[in-house]
Amino acid sequence: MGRGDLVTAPLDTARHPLTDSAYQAACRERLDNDGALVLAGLVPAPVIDEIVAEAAPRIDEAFFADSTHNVYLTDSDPTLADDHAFNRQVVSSKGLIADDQVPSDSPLRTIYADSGLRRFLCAVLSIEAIHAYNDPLSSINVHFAPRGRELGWHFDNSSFAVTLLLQAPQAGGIFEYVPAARASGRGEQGYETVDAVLDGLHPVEILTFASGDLVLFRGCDALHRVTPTIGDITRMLVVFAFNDEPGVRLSDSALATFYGRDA
Ligand SMILES: O=C(O)CCC(=O)C(=O)O
Ligand SMILES: [Fe+2]
Repeated sequence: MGRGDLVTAPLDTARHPLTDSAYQAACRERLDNDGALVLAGLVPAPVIDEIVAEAAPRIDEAFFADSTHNVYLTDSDPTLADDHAFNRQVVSSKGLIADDQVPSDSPLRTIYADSGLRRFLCAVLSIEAIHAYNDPLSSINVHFAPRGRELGWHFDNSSFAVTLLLQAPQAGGIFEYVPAARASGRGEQGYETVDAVLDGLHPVEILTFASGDLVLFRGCDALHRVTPTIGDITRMLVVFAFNDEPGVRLSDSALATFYGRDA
């Protein structure tokens, strides 16, 4: 094989032995202790470069919602005051392209389908199986935050999220979070904590990661946001969405909210 034939594998399994049970156990402990797990450099730079080259021009096709929402990503509750934690509005102004805008030969599809990565996720999250969304938009999304764009404080709908930073901005674009701000499993919505965070009175933690790092995050109970991008370089990040049950699809109204269209 000549030099030109060398193809970089999309996952650096020498650095991160995803199917090794001792490695899985160590990562699981890190995730349980910190609420987040960063696999530094899991996707090698040449693969990131290829994904960025493919994805960057698609910002022209991205959907920018430029809307406000509550931290629970639901409609307001008219029986509660406008300034109740449930109804307080924050701004999200980043854009995204949906799964059906990701090319079929993209390395992102190879990563999403990788059986070793899926086994790793099952092991660290203590789930039996992992499934794609059963709608054409939700599984792989690429987010774009050019200058001044941000993602407001929120809790995720899914129990966990997997992200891959493609391109860090010059400044800003910082991921801030408050672990265990609510306990959704016990029906506790964390209103006091939400108020304190939105008022700037609660300490927040910062998760630092670089392009090529895979991040696993319990975003369902951790309140989190990404601060506005500063400078000319657009923050670009992939969200890989999975479910632990088959057949899950977002409702047409949720699809319309997140993607500006339904399936
Ligand atoms: O952009 C990020 O780092 C986080 C994205 C996120 O929280 C989300 O898509 O729900
Ligand atoms: Fe999130």
